Amino acid sequence: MGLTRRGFLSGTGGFTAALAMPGAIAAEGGTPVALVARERSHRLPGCEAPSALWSYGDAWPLELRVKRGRTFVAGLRNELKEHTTIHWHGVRVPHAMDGVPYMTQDPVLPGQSFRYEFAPPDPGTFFFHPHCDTVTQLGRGLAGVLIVEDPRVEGLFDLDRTLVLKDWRVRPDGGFDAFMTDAGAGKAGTFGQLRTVNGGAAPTIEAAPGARVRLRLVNLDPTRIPVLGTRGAAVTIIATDGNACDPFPAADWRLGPAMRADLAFTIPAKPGADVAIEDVWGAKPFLLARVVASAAPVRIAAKPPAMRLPTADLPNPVLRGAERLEFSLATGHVDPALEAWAKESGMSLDSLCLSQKIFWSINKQAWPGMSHDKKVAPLAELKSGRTYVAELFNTTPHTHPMHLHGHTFRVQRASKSKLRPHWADTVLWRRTNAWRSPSWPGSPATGCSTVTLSNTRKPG
Ligand SMILES: [Cu+2]
Repeated sequence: MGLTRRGFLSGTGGFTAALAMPGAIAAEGGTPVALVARERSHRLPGCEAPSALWSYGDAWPLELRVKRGRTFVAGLRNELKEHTTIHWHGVRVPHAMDGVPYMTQDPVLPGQSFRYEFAPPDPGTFFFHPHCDTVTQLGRGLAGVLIVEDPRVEGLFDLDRTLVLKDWRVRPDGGFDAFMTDAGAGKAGTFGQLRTVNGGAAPTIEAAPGARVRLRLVNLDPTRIPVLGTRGAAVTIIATDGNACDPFPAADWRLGPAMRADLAFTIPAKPGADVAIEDVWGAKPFLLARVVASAAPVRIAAKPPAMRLPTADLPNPVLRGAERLEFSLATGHVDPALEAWAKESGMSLDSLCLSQKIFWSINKQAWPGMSHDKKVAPLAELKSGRTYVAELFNTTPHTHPMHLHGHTFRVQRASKSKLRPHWADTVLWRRTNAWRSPSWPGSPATGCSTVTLSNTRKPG
């Protein structure tokens, strides 16, 4: 499907909600937003020279704001030297818009365009990223935030900001290091050397005393799992992976790769009051953002509305009689056939959307290279509209995220930790404490999270 440049119209400047991220693009009324994937230089904090980022637009991070249920059109143009696609993470899009190369669409080749068009059914905080050579493309920054606005909550918050968390595999000279090492990929991941929030140092955001603040945390890092800590106000989580929930304290929430958490709090009504959001996982807390009360007059609200979002409009799973599924995660191996083929052909499989190595398997099955000509049998076939209960066993010493495309599921409980039931599209497959247990799966020594799945993909 081709798109001409004339068909593109960037929405820059059309956005009027002044309290959102500066530079956010409003994508309204079916007017296509141009997403031109190419190299752009951007100076990361502490680097002597700009880095060659890959991005969809001049701003990093790029934020698109769309309205729930309204048709949204994005014209992707690939000006990279390799294949790409866009996956709309967490959005219940029709299958053909899901962006998985060889499965839902052909990869978008260099010089080609692809038109993504869908009406996002759920409000919330989402993001989009390539589903080709993802480690490199995302590693270089190719991703964007998609905010699906809910007209019902207009005016509920005085300030609505997005915080994109991402580490970079960057050297002080601005050059990138290999985005994935075998040692990292087979274990807890390949960590970046530079941590950023919105591509820079942790921001200090000014707000009026007494202001009601919404912060949308997006973990764009494929590896790091921050544990939230808060200071200076009662900070609650009002949405998990974009889906509204009963507010609960944000402290100790683990924000795994690709996960989102919407935070809400009221700034104390005292000029200079200071609220901090931190990652308290390490020995020393890492600041993610500070919100400081300005010298502006105290906001006067006779009876401020409760900072909660309308209940998520998702089909509730029906547990009675639901079929039970088991998925067991194990470390994998390199497929010798694929390795031999790659060696013979002298090609980089990564650049063709075909990952070369196998580091993980589910139910002892791996998908070598996620190749289109090597499709494996499905692990399970789920019928539309039915509830399934999936138990996820992790036989490895590493916590690993699991994401389901195009669906929202309910996380029920975990065997090794206290877990609050919540809606999600990404869940952490907790590592075990005694992972060498020979009796997996199902051994009590094996970490396990229970997830209810119900088919929530909107037909399209
Ligand atoms: Cu994703």
